[in-house]
Amino acid sequence: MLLKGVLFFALCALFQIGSAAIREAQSVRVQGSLTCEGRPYPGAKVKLYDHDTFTLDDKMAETETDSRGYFDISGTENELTRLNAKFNIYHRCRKTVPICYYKASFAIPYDYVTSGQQASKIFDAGTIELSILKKDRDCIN
Ligand SMILES: [Ca+2]
Repeated sequence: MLLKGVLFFALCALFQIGSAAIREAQSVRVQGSLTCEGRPYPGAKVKLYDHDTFTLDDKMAETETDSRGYFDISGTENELTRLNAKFNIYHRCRKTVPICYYKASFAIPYDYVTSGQQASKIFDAGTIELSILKKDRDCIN
């Protein structure tokens, strides 16, 4: 039992060393615009994440929508496997009490994760109408 534990620990350590050496820089870039009941929605927070299965998701970048409701966000992360990229939007579209936010999360297709420090493809999220999204409340972001 103890031997198994030691062996497991040694394997984990080896994996850590190995992965640090061959972790590849990967990048993603997303553009889109937000509307609330058809009108441009400025000031929404947009965050780009790499979703990790066993640890907390890594935040790669953060931005806000401009006066036209437009956002352009990109980030880079070193990872052994392909990035599990997603972006979250935090907004108050149709929120009567201006406490906390509504959060919506969108997966970014694997095809848009490219190697290197700069994304060679742009994922076009199009125009996202916030009022029709599922409303998950979020107070700590
Ligand atoms: Ca990660």
